[in-house]
Amino acid sequence: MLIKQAPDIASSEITPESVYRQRRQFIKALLAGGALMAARPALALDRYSLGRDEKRYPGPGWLQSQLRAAKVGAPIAGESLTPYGHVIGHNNFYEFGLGKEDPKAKAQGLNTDPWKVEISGEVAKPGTYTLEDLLKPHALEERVYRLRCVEAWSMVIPWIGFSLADLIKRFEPTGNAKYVEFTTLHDPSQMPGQRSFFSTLDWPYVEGLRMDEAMHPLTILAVGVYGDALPPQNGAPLRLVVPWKYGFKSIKSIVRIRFTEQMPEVTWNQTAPREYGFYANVNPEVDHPRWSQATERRLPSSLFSPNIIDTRKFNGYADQVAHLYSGMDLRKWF
Ligand SMILES: Nc1nc2c(c(=O)[nH]1)N[C@H]1C(S)=C(S)[C@@H](COP(=O)(O)O)O[C@H]1N2
Ligand SMILES: [Mo]
Repeated sequence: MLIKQAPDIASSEITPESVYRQRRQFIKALLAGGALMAARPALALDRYSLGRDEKRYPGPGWLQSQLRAAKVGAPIAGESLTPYGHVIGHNNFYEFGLGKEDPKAKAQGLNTDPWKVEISGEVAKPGTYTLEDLLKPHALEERVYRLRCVEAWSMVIPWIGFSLADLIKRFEPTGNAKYVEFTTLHDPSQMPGQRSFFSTLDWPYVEGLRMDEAMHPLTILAVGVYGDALPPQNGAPLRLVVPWKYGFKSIKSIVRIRFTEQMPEVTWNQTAPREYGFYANVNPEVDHPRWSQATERRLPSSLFSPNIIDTRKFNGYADQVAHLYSGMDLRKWF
């Protein structure tokens, strides 16, 4: 309904100025509150249209405003995102079984809040922190990265996280800190793969980076994906993402970050040293002893539409990271 008002009477004359101001404040607050409530329980940024049947992962209350405030990431030119269903439904997380569908089926009960992370080793400020405290000083941002599994399949994933370098600086590594070691939760009561009699891995899962790799701006700790919190199957509540290395370096559900002088003993390298190196940089020129690394299946991929693409050196990030390995024989240090 249109209400006409005499043009010579300002609204401030009809309504006392203070009341009018208060009313505007009130309406503003109402609108802001309304906008928050209108956002459904899930958080995925509006630009993602996710399958209606897909479960969403809003994460703990304390994390939601941080996720919502995450700066939107630049897309990768010429590459489209791997559909949400594949990102959260085709996983490697041996703590929950060896099959690609096991993690989604078996990890939903993982307790991820509260969560503690120990910072130890060669640092001036060691300690154990709740994840909430650990994250407090860090603004989150979205990073769209390729993920190339050593098994020769790949995805393009919109992570939400923050620079590992920013976290490392806070704890002041000593001059002896040459490597960073990461450890996954060890809890057979929650992780059926860790109590399996046939398990091939020594638990807990451990990974590591050289200090300059850990400090590289592409290296992040992720707490979210596709606008929501990380699902358990993707390594909730905190996982590493190193986009130029094979996926197994991107360790999930981290409970300890330790700074060391010696190269850490890492799970896959210890398990099969001829097949998996410490560096594990994506490299189409160095084949796995049992298969070629020259190409990869970009998911979604099927028998009739395999979607095979060429694998790129350092997973397409050579411009940014090749200098870290200058002078190194990448056949020896695979
Ligand atoms: N703790 C732990 N971290 C892990 C793994 C694992 O089995 N356990 N699998 C790795 C492998 S082989 C890959 S390819 C990626 C897969 O990450 P995604 O399931 O989020 O795509 O996680 C890596 N991190
Ligand atoms: Mo992998």
